[in-house]
Amino acid sequence: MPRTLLTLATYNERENLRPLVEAILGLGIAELDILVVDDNSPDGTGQLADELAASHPNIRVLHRAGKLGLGTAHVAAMRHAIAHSYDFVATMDADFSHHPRYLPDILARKDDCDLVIGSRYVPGGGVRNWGRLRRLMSWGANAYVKLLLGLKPRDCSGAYKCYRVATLRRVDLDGIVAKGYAFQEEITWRMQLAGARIAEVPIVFENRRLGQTKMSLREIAGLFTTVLRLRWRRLTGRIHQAKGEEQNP
Ligand SMILES: Nc1nc2c(ncn2[C@@H]2O[C@H](COP(=O)(O)OP(=O)(O)OP(=O)(O)O)[C@@H](O)[C@H]2O)c(=O)[nH]1
Ligand SMILES: [Mg+2]
Repeated sequence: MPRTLLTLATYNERENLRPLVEAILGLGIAELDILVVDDNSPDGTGQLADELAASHPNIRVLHRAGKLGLGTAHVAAMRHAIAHSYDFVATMDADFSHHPRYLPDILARKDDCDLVIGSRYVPGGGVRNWGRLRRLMSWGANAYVKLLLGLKPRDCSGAYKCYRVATLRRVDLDGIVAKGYAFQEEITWRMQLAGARIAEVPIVFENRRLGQTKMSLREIAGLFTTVLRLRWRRLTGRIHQAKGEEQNP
């Protein structure tokens, strides 16, 4: 039976982590381990994760020294999945914006795909409690990466995903440019270049109710510059199409 590593990157998610982990475990999904990647959260999320790991055999915790960025947290989880021979690695935000109720639908598609995206922008998906500015920013980010990088999925910026580890092995994780939120667009693009079969499953994204956002102007600027750098590297031949693309033109 294939094994899946579900990653929760956390920075100050103390109020959300326990109910989230309990909701995930309550789904009773077989062969699912949870990896919490905590960046030494000042609110003690890391200690709470250790307590949860002590009472549940299928929870692991990766402690990092400080806030190193969401992108590098997901890369660390991918390396862990590769090193420990998982078949799939899934990621979701740890603030209930990505509700666990969609996890079974996402995992149900993994066997015939290399990347499953929990998508706000396919029929049945959406966002709840977002203001106009946030909607516009998300729309603009997607339009920008589609234009510059030729990304095909409708939702390229979300972090609710499930990756096939065998396909990730063909992706140059060492060469990933984005440290922060732009990682989502970059990894989706690199999976597309690797010839990944990509499916989108509808999710409704809800605003967090507890804790503070880590989204910042710096993250937005990071997307802008990362995409330009990736485009340049591709144009100058420094990022190649992986073998998979030749098989699935
Ligand atoms: N380990 C780690 N996790 C992070 C870092 N930055 C953000 N996160 C986590 O990544 C997820 C997404 O961050 P959020 O602050 O919710 O960002 P957002 O969903 O764009 O913004 P909200 O509207 O507040 O939900 C959450 O689980 C955060 O705790 C980081 O530098 N390191
Ligand atoms: Mg969030």
